[in-house]
Amino acid sequence: MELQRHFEQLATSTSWLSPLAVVAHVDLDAFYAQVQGVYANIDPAEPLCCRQWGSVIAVNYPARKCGIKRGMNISEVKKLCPGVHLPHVATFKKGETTWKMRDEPEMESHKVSLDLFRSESRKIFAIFKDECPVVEKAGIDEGFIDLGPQVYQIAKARFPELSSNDPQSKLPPVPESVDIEQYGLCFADKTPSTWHDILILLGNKIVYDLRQKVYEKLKYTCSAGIASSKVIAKLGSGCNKPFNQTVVTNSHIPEFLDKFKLGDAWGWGGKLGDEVTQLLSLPDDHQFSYIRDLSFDQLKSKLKDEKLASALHKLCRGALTCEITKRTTIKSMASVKQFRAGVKTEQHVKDWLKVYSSDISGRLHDLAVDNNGLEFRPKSLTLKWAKNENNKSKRVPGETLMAVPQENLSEAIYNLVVPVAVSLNLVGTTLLALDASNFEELPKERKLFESLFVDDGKDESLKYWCDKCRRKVADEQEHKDWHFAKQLQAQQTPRPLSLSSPASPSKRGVKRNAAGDPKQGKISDFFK
Ligand code: DCP
Ligand code: CA
Repeated sequence: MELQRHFEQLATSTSWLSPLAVVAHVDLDAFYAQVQGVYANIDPAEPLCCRQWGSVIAVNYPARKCGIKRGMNISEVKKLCPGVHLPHVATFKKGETTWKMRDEPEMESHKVSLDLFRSESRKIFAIFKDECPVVEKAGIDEGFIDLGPQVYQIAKARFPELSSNDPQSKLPPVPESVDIEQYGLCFADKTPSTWHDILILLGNKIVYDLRQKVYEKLKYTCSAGIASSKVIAKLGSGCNKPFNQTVVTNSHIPEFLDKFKLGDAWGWGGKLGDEVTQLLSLPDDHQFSYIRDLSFDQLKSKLKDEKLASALHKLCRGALTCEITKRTTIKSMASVKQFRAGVKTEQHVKDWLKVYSSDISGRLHDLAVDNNGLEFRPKSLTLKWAKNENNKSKRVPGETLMAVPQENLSEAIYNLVVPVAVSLNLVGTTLLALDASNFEELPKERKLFESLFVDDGKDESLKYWCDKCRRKVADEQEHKDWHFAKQLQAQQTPRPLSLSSPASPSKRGVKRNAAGDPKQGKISDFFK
């Protein structure tokens, strides 16, 4: 039963918990390929793949029509589509401080940089956040939006009858005809039969406008799903690509879910999905209907796990809710590179660790931007390497980083890991990685101070890029003077760490321009 208090809850921070919740999942189409295309000013109607070394890591939709798939090697791709654009992802050259677009970077002396994708991602999320107060970043090119607060405002203005003072009262009857434009693929009745249907359709319109805005401002297309929960919204965003959306109202959830297998649902893939499929002997088709036909007790006895049974029971009814939080949670960050012929000298090991330190430091900055200025530091740094077919790792304690400001972080990480790396003699390693993990939030005073450094990429008047702060500022000289004053101030107070050693990079720091391998998940599996 739809109650006034459920409607009022939409305006609160627990909006996602209301039985009237409206949630969107937004995902950029062929993200890296779009970024490379916009960067090089290539017509989006032309086939384009983003290349990394010998294969493609993102394929735009015109190229997909030729049968090109992610992971294909370049010769195969060219055979399928001789005219395809194949820009290589930006790279950082060992010893240099800025990334560049290069046509044929050499693997031994270059490292992939994801900085451009991250900064474009920040611009896109800035637009989302401008329009909607609660946005949860779920990846570089995807996020969840709690549409409750906005839908509440729009519905209240449009339907004055939704303003009862009694929170326990039932919502008034649904208007007989409601004129809400329909967009994208609709798993919804032509005439909405519940208030929740109406609210979801209002959310559908908000998301349509949001996607147009991203396109107008940045020329990127994205797709979306709109429903009452994250799982259904995420399934929706993938099923009408590119540059389109799918809306699912509650009464259409069974019909919508029938298009998918259990493992397609967010969080239900991999090992868990396989185990449940086996324990329930799921058929190949109509898996969700099959599960829906089982009672809770049947699920419980087959799965022998009450919590899992309850989650699955809700999932197949589209009733599995989970929080939408503005906070980005992250377990680890890895900066990785493979060296076919092995790292040649100790100096090369140091040079790459300089790049990795700068990469991790930059990503910690990005994490703060994603968390509205809230900062995190890794309490563990782990060096991982492969030598003579042996995979090894060594933890370097990172607790002292809690006292290091963002601008000195790259140097501090470098100073922590280099002495350990030297003592381990990593010359000859064919794979070298630096993992940061066990993140802890910085205390409030730090956060307050560092929040001044957050650049959301929106302000185009900011022209000068500061390497130390990793943000753009308006006035170069004024900003340099500010650093000078800070340096003087720092010299008068004891430093938490000795940041100068013979191995230390220059005091000016290095630009964060080299990033982890985009397939780092797979590389880290290599160590398991
Ligand atoms: N990515 C990668 N390697 C992978 C998966 C993804 O480098 N194994 C990168 C390239 C993608 C980006 O992450 O552009 C986002 O990944 P998606 O899975 O969202 O794929 P796309 O955005 O490329 O395509 P789609 O339109 O299907 O979302
Ligand atoms: Ca995507």
